[in-house]
Amino acid sequence: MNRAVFAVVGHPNKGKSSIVSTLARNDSVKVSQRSGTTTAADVVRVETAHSGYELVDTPGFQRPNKVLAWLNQHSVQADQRAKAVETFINDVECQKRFPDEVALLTPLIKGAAILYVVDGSRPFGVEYEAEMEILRWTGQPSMALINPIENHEYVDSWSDALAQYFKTVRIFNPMKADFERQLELLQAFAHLKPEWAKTLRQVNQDLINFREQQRKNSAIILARLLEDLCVYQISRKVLNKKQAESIQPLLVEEFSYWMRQREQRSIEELFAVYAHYQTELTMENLNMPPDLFDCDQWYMWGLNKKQLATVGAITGAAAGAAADMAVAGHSFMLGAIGGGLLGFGSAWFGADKLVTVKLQGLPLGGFEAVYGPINNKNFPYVVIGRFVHLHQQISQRNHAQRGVMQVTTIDLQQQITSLERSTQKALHQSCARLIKQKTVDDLETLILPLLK
Ligand SMILES: Nc1nc2c(ncn2[C@@H]2O[C@H](COP(=O)(O)OP(=O)(O)O)[C@@H](O)[C@H]2O)c(=O)[nH]1
Ligand SMILES: [Mg+2]
Repeated sequence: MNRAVFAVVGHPNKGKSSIVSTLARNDSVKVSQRSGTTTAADVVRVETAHSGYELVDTPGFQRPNKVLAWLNQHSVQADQRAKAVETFINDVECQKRFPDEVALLTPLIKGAAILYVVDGSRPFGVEYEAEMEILRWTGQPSMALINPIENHEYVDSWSDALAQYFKTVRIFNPMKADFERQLELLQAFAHLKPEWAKTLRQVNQDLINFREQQRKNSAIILARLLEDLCVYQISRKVLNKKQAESIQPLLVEEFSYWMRQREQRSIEELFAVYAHYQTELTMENLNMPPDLFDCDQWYMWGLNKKQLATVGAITGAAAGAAADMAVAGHSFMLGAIGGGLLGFGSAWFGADKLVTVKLQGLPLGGFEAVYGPINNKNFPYVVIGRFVHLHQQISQRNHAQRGVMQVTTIDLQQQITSLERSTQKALHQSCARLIKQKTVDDLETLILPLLK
């Protein structure tokens, strides 16, 4: 059988499940503060486009000394040892007395390679020797992984101890190891069993391609979001201006609700692209200014006044337009959409610069109150900035990480100026077009370089 299978074994609470989750690049693997979350061996199939392999998450050793004593009683010769382990896992009495050890040794007897995990921030002790000895008895190819959970204090002494039992000893932190390090580990796996090398090389290549595809899919999600948010408007038929004034707060509410929901949906799509499904990653827990329309925060996500003013020069727009562009992201504008600061009369009849509001006479009498679209030139940048930022966080987040995502701000301007000059120009022109409700061809390709 050519399927590569790795059983992740060790003491409870050393990060075994975390390693499985990070390598599988999926956060559905159970990780817990409590010991013994994994009670039976869980097989996680890592399927890639043209290949795949299996990781077996195991419960962890509970009574290694007793198990080793049992094995010693049932075998004396080196060539009998794997057989003794097999007898152990099939023994009904052992299955009752040592369920965890039976569960973790079974995949090894079936041919899985061993990934033995220890914590580099806790001292080595002789109690681990029984575990390593038992693993050696299985005769399977093996590798030791030192997970420096809190610090690196005992990494060196662990390295010396592990070298006595394992040919390969590596440091691997499932919380911090970036994509490159994960690939490196996978390459090291390929050396464990020669007959798995080809499959695992293919997995490696598939993962690289898949990551690029994730980036492209994210760009598509952002492009559709930008288009939708920049054109959205709502309207209602009304009899007269008085009625228009009375329904205005409702329109504002409905408009902003839809816009926020639309952004939220794209973020959910983005997280799904990266296989992050944990509920802790909801919008409320993102710690980013939760409101798309909190204009005081706009400079954090979009461009600031000075940066906006230079956009005209880059795109070749008339100099006079620069002053107009500078009117952006001031809380004064919030009134139009938050329903707060401006008297709605002036907001309704066009004094604002954030949202277009119109009251159109209808041919058969009466009026149509129109709210939207947003006409503020900073708006597309704000949408891009928020999304680019979340993409940066989520694409680098290891699947073992279960806490609330820490969100800091980004400098969109800096990201834009790091692009090629022609790309920058095209991007600014596209933002200008979007805010004028004009279509942009191939928007996703244009914004792709911002999703690094
Ligand atoms: N800070 C930190 N926590 C870790 C690391 N590895 C595991 N943990 C935490 O340690 C606990 C046990 O991890 P888990 O993967 O369930 O260990 P297992 O019992 O060996 O499967 C969980 O709360 C993890 O979040 C690490 O490298 N750094
Ligand atoms: Mg576990």
